[in-house]
Amino acid sequence: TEALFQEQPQTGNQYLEDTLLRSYLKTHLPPKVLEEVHQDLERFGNRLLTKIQRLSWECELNPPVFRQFDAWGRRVDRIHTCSAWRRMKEISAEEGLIAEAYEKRYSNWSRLYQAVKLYLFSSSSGGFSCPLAMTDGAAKVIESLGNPGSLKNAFDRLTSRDPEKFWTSGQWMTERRGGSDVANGTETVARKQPDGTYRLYGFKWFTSAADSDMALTLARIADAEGQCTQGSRGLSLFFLRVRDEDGKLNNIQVQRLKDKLGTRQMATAELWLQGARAELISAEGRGVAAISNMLNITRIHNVIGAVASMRRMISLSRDYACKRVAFGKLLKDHPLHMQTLARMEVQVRGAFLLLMEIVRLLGLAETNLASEQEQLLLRLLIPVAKLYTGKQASAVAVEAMESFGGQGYMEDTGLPVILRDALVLSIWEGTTNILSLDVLRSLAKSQGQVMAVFLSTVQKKLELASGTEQLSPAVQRAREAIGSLQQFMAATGSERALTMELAA
Ligand code: MFK
Ligand code: FAD
Repeated sequence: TEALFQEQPQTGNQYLEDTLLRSYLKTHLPPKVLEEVHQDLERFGNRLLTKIQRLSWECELNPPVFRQFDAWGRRVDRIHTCSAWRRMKEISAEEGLIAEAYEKRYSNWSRLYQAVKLYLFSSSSGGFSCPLAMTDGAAKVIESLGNPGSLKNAFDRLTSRDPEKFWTSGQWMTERRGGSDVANGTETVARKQPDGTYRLYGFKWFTSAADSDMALTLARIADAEGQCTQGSRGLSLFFLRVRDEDGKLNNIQVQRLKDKLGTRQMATAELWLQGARAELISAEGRGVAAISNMLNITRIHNVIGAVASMRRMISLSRDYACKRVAFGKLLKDHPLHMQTLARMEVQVRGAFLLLMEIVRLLGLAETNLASEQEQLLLRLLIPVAKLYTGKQASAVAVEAMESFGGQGYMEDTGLPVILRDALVLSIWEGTTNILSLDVLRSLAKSQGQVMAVFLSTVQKKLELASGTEQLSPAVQRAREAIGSLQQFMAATGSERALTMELAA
């Protein structure tokens, strides 16, 4: 009978149900902006619930298929994606998921608003948040290069709201010899052509969203003798179209699609560049510095993905706790179970607020409203947040899976997809230790200033929080931690000394 079936966990409108998100927006956004944004997010939340979530599941069930040859034996290298995946691209344009950040309709709040839409979209995107991350990163690189005329068409398309025009971008950095050590691992060579363009020759080992329209990639420019400068100073940044108007690949061969643990909805390919036509877009030898603008954006998207997957898992766990009975009462009435859920809830709330702080700072920086201190803080917080939330998301996804008992392990509940997809968050876009080194880079480059800014910012926040009776023990512990850091800094002479000590 009906009574024998367990009701499945589900969520409603993810915007309306997210009380922390709503209270954050209410506290921070100017009233006029809040009013417009609230209406749009409520509508978007309904669209996600009633239409987009279903497409997301379709993407999972119909992963991309690679056909190397046509029926007559011709090499075609076609990557077939499902209709739901292609629909995601249209929806991304219609919803302005990239455009919003570049139109700046709400000045410094536009970036935060875009991040909130991406956060809501992420767990229902069927993996499409991956191409969106790189698309945003590519638009940011072009913008930071001063929107050169030759890239106007690309920029307009990356930031378009018109599904017919909208492009997505790839980010081809990793080669077989190095994904972390890009500076020494990159073997791709760029040969200059008489018309000033370049042809690229090499092998890109991981290229996600391989169905994208364009890509940014690194290569070494060969001199007249065919020699290249090694190391970081030999790398330059290039723009290329992946296919021409007829869909023919730009002198690129697809070796195969990666057989991945997760993110299976999205094609990650191994590509041979066999004279791909490309345009040099950075100063020669400044490729890594130029692509860093992309990395910092895609790393923020990684944080969005991490927070979103934790939010989704925990929201489902909470709903399940109201529906599942064990030992004669609902799970929600078992204090031990609720303690487990509460611990996860604390994790996601902290991560969410860190994300909001980062996108708030990014919005200020992009509208020239950020102080020098705020810019330094942003530079520091991006790698910290990426490395921390990437690890957190994996741990929370595993814990949340257990909260559904055996059902959490069943493929057709959709829960294992969230776990699989969360596990990549600490690997791509820089592994945890590589990001730790990036934190040191930011310390060293600012001569320790970022640490001073960080400490004084935390100090101010703690002073504000100390007024709240309930938070006292946590505030006390944080105070002590800050105190001992400050003592250490005093003992070693200065922030600069600390930086040198850490770097050594
Ligand atoms: C849901 C989310 C979806 C996300 C989609 C993802 C799809 C998958 C995409 C990928 O995985 S793409 C590949 C990602 N790859 C990485 O993240 C590479 C990891 N390795 C690093 O990050 C290394 O630290 C790095 C390659 C950057 C080291 O390069 P170098 O050349 O050995 O470093 P160096 O010499 O310290 O830096 C060169 C310049 O870049 C310096 O500028 P200056 O020359 O002006 O001093 C650095 O300051 C600058 N730089 C490096 N990292 C920076 C940066 N600037 C700002 N921010 C940073 N993070
Ligand atoms: P390695 O660099 O060989 O690292 C191996 C281990 O050594 C890691 O644990 C690392 O932390 C550690 N390590 C390396 N150097 C140091 C050091 N100096 N100190 C301490 N530890 C160190 N790349 C792209 O360019 N574009 C893409 O679209 C893309 N898509 C991807 C999709 C998926 C699903 C995956 C899994 C990866 C993708 N990547 C992509 C590649 C990804 O960015 C790299 O795998 C990642 O940066 C690590 O590089 P690697 O695999 O060469 O590992």
